[in-house]
Amino acid sequence: MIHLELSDITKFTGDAIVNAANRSLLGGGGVDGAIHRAAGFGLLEECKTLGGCATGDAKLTGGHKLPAKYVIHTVGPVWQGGNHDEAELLASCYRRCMEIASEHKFRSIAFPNISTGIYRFPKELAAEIAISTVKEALLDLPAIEVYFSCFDEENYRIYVGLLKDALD
Ligand code: AR6
Repeated sequence: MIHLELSDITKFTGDAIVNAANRSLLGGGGVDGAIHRAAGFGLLEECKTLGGCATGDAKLTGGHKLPAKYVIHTVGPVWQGGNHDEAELLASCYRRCMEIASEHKFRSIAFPNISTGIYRFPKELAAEIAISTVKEALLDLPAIEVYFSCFDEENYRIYVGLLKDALD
């Protein structure tokens, strides 16, 4: 089932939150910075062992001091005008996170609006990709609760519009 929240993802209390990271996985600004601040130094120590992450892929760590049990770090594409596989790479982020959630039998997962901040992906298109990719993954994983955690009101309003028929 899909849920929508206007919320700070670092407060999510379920199984996993998704981090919109960069390829180094060693922290940054935006939601990545907020997650590392809330999780504490142990998260950075664990991330150092992962050897980075390709754009469109995802890697799992513990949640450390976060209320969520795990963090799935994914690397969204930087928007470069739309002709550099940005849409497919963003879909791949959501797909890989859902695959990891499935492999580990997570019952809940919260996504931020990957790539729509510092990486400048257009918000409306990003939301369409996020929702369609998650809906497709949910066909095989009906038991998992998916939360779209929007932080800015613009993203939240876009999701409300796109999800009006799908929300519980
Ligand atoms: N909870 C939920 N969403 C948040 C939070 C929060 N606490 N804080 C920000 N957002 P961004 P990107 C939203 O820039 O575009 C980092 O430096 C924000 O409103 O965090 O994928 C990484 O290290 C926006 O909608 O990620 C990379 O270098 C969304 O999170 C780069 O930024 C994504 O914005 C990744 O850029």
